[in-house]
Amino acid sequence: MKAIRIALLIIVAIPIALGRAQDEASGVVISRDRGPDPAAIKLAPVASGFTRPLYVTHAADGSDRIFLVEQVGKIWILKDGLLLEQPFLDIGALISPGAVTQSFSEQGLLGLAFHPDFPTNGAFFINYTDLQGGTVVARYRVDFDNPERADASSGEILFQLSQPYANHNGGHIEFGPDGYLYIALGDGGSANDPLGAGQNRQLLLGSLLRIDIDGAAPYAIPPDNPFVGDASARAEIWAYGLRNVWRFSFDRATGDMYMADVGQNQWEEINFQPADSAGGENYGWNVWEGKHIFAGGNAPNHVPPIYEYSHSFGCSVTGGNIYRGEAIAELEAVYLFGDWCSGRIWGAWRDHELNWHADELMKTVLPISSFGEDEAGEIYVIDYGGKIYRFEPAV
Ligand SMILES: [Ca+2]
Repeated sequence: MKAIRIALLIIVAIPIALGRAQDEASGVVISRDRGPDPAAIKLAPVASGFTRPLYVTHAADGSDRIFLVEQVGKIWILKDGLLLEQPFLDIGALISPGAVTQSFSEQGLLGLAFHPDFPTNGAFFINYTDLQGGTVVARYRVDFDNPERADASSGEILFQLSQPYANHNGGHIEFGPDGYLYIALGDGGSANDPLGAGQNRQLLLGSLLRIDIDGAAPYAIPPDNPFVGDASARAEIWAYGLRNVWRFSFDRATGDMYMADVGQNQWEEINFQPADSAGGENYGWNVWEGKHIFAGGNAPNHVPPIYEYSHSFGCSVTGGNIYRGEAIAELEAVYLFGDWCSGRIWGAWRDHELNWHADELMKTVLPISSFGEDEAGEIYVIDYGGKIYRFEPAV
């Protein structure tokens, strides 16, 4: 993180010319005069032929490799623009069969995150639904004799939770700048949150968890988690009031977190959590759907989304990343996200008073299953139909 900040300090002179302003303390660009110009960007195809791709990420190991997650249980490596012949990992035998047999499913291999010390310890983590449909987070290690393959026998389950319904499994996992692993769990599924999981802090469902995978086996609770010592809540919970987070991400320059929570029938939302948050945010579900009362009732400490859109513009939000790459100056400090149904892609940005805005950047015809970042901070769009695209300058 420190190295990134120093690199950004060097280029602060350029953002000022382009109408962006940097945070005084860190030198990082956080606000803009205006939204990004849609005519300045395009999506360029990167790779194709995947089966239900759901995510791309990188190992932060200096290899520039892109790791691509297929819902059907495989992880592939794109290296120097080429797809390696053998998958990095194949856990097809461990996942819910519906992820393969049904025309659409929210089960299967859903998340991948590399340990911050992956270059030295070779550890990475996956989130999948198992043969019974329950959520599993497991630790694997790379094959030390072949860095392009995982050791398939190294799997070690750290976390398991049965799921009452097949949908709303969340599934995204990511390490925060604090080195802890964050795990998104949906409200358990069906519709309308029948378990009341969003507001029930004694249930892990409907929450974002934060665990320390290095502190103990299988994991430790970070001592500063917001509900440590609170008998009315589970200590793993970092934030709650969530319906089905489908992708969250940390701004690699600031540590702020962006989280997309899929709505019920009317409102899709983007939530923002500043890097200095102490946790405990209540994102409202199912008392609220977006900024609108849903079931009603009491939602203490409700944090409304920074942006919402109605189902006139889509039906299921797909969260992305804030752009910190170098290829497209026009996108700096823009949070890119999209919609699974409408194929629309938006860019959210802050003005100099730190008010949020979002502009539609393009309307694709893609079922957008995810966004993802490579090691250089360039951002990819995942087409569930099998293709991977990358944002590039239009000219
Ligand atoms: Ca909410």
